[in-house]
Order: sequence, then C-alpha cells, then structure tokens
Amino acid sequence: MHSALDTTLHGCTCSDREGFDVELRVSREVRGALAAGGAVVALESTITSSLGLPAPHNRHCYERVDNAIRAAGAVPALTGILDGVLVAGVEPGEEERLLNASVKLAERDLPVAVAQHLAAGVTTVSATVAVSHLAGIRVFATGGIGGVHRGAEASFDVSSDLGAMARHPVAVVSAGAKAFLDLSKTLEVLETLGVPVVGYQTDDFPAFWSRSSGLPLQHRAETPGEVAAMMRAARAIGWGGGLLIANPIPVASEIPSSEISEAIEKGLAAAAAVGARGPAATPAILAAIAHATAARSIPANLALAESNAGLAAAIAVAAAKEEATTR
Ligand code: PSU
Ligand code: MN
Repeated sequence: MHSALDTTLHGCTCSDREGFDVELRVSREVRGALAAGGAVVALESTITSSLGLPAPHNRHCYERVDNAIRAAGAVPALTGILDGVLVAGVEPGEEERLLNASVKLAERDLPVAVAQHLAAGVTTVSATVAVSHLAGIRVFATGGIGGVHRGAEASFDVSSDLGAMARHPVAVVSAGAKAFLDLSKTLEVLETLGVPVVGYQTDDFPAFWSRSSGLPLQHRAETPGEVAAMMRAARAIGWGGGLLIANPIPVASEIPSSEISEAIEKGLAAAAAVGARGPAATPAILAAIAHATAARSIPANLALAESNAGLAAAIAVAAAKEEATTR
C-alpha cells in the first residue's frame, strides 16, 4: 500500500506500515500531518540538550518552541537518533531521551550512528536538514545556525550547517548566525554555496542576540506567504537546496551588540583557554558566553528560538495552503 507519505520520502525504503522503518521513523502525529498535506516544522535537538542550553533552560526551550508551533497550527517534529534509528517527531515520553542525550551529531555522523545503533544522539542544523529532507519536511526552526568561525583562515573551522543547507531543500528559520562567528565570512560562504538568505522584515543580517549585525542582505520577505512563494519557486526552477530565513530576535529580548560583544570576547577566550576545538567548540563558547553575561544570554536565546518556531509554523501553514490550492 502506498500513501502520500511514501512519495515524499527520499532515498530510503520507507513504508508506512506502522511508520517504523529500519533507518527512519516518522512519528505517528507527524506522519498523519504529512499525509494530510498539513504543516510540519522540524526541530533540532542539540539546542534543547545540555550542549545547547544548561538545564533546566533546555527543557523550557523545548516546551516553548513546541507550544509556539502548535499555537500557530503546525505539528512539531523533534529530530534525533534513538536506538540507531533517525527520528522525525517523537512519541509521547521520548522527548526525555533526547533532552538528556549528549552525543552531538552533524550530518556526517549519521551513517556511523545508524550503523553502530547509537542509543541516543542529538542533531545539529546540518543533521536536521538531512533528516527533514528524508522525511519530507520542508520547514525547520532553530536558534542560530553554525557558520564560519572567527579565525577560520587559520583553523578552517566552517560549520557543516552551511554545506547541508545547500544540499537539502529545507527552509531554515534562524536568528541569523551565532554572533561569536565571523558573520561576514558566513554570508560570503552562503553566497558561494548558492543558498538564498532572506531577511524577514529586515534588510540586515541578524546577529542572534542582537537584531542587526550591520551586514546588509539582498533579499527580504514581509509575510509567511512570501516565503512560501520563494520555497515553491525554488522547487519549480530546480534549486535542490534550501533557503535561510533570517528572523531578528524580538525587540524586547534583544541584547544590544555593544553589551554582548564584550561577553563574546570573554567567551571566546575562555573556550580557547580550555582548548575546545571541532564539535566541542560551539557548546563551550555558548556556555562561556552564558557565564560572561551572568546568564542574560539565556532568556534571549529562548525568546529568539520561540519566535523562530512561530514564524516557521506560519511559513509551513502558508506553504501547505499554497500546495492545497495548486494541487
Ligand atoms: N545555536 C545555539 N545553540 C546551539 C547551536 C546553535 O544557540 O546549540 C548548535 C546547532 O545545533 C548548530 C551547531 O547546528 O550548534 C553548530 O555546531 P558547529 O559549529 O560545531 O558546526
Ligand atoms: Mn566546526
């Protein structure tokens, strides 16, 4: 028996029998929403683990983004790996395992984690767009994407998030890129990779905790419907990658860049002092910045994640509507 979902699954032998498959499991709720042409928003699980936010803020983050997506009429799909299976959406109770997991998985780690039956692992942006693609989910909400690290000309540290966004057709809603990165170089690499960067009601690339980085963007959208139209156009003209939708942090939660920049310098120095490199760099820097701001960075991080989730849900709803009318 073939369902609508089968046709949306790419490159795997997924059947809808109970929704369980060897490599990918789409939760009952998400499967139902996709089959009905409804709105679904993928979520990464790194930011909602202790690698992204210290407990109990990681749990609060999860609850707020989950609520924001449901309130806007979409179904959230937390991604990760459980018992060697990629999951898109969790069954009741399973979110606990992902909130408590501490193995960080980028896209390149997924084949190894599946083959080795990793018990529980959390997905970064790169892994989440890959899982979303596989599951047929087109919109994903995060806090801030990874990007080109400062000093990358020496370290070569460029997040795999950027390449993954060029390879998977998923719209990523993010408050720009984390401000401790080199934002200018991050935009250059996105341009090279051909990923459209669209400011949501802004002409400026947001800087995560601050609304503006001062770096101009060429493209802008005013409404979720405009973003949905861009997604549709991308598919129609054969762009096989995604879009980055840059949504500034809500005004009330912003930390002005003058204030955060000192904390960023301190955080970078602290992470360097403990020798945090590779995948360990980002969690160490985030923790050091939280410390340097006396935890003021954390409510800002939660607020922007919630705002991105709400916008992503509105975009997914608009995309689902558009598809229903043109089908
Ligand atoms: N932004 C946050 N918290 C996070 C991350 C981003 O506020 O935990 C995570 C995301 O999962 C992102 C990853 O994909 O950091 C990037 O890691 P790296 O720089 O190692 O590629
Ligand atoms: Mn890196």
